[in-house]
Amino acid sequence: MNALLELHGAPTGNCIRAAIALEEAGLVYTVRLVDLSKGQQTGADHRSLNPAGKVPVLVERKGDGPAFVLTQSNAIIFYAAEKAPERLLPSAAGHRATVYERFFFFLTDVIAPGHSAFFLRGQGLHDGSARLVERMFSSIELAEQFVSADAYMAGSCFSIADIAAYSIVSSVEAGIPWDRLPKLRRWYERVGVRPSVARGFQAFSSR
Ligand SMILES: N[C@@H](CCC(=O)N[C@@H](CS)C(=O)NCC(=O)O)C(=O)O
Repeated sequence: MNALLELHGAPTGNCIRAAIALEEAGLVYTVRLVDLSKGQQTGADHRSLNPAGKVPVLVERKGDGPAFVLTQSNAIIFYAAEKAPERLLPSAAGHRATVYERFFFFLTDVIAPGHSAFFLRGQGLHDGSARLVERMFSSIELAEQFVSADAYMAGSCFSIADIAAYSIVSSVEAGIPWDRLPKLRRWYERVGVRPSVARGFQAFSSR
């Protein structure tokens, strides 16, 4: 029996990353828009899927049995990658480890300080926020080395590392010193024209 996938979310970085992974894995899914401005993420319907009241949430339904639910964007990315062997995550141990290295570099050294800076800014802690933003941009500059010999972040093939990288780089594009980062710029253009990436970006906007 075919599984039906639903991606519940909104046009935010975490949701877009999950949508790009589903698109790149070639999976068919339905988008369920959660209107954050109306607080739908904290309503009873959404909390029955994710008690934390956050998006994205992936729901997989198979027949009459209980639905399988994932409530973390990165778990959704890995689940999509596992469903499409070799497309987003290579099986060879060494290559896979490099994909993990770059994927977690972007999560911990770029996305995490970026999200923390956003949170501090909301608290009025502008100094702390500015320092984290600086840290995020220095890490982005380090990524020039990853794409200096290869087309993608972790080698010659697109992977989940590119999904993590592209989603955050595109959100801070205007602040990146592109003149100093010619290889990163070429990588950014190469990934930006992928139809699956474009569809992932649009997943929550066209509804
Ligand atoms: N660690 C979670 C974070 C989820 C998260 O913070 N989602 C945000 C949108 S990107 C959210 O639901 N915000 C609404 C709220 O907190 O009310 C993940 O990666 O999925």
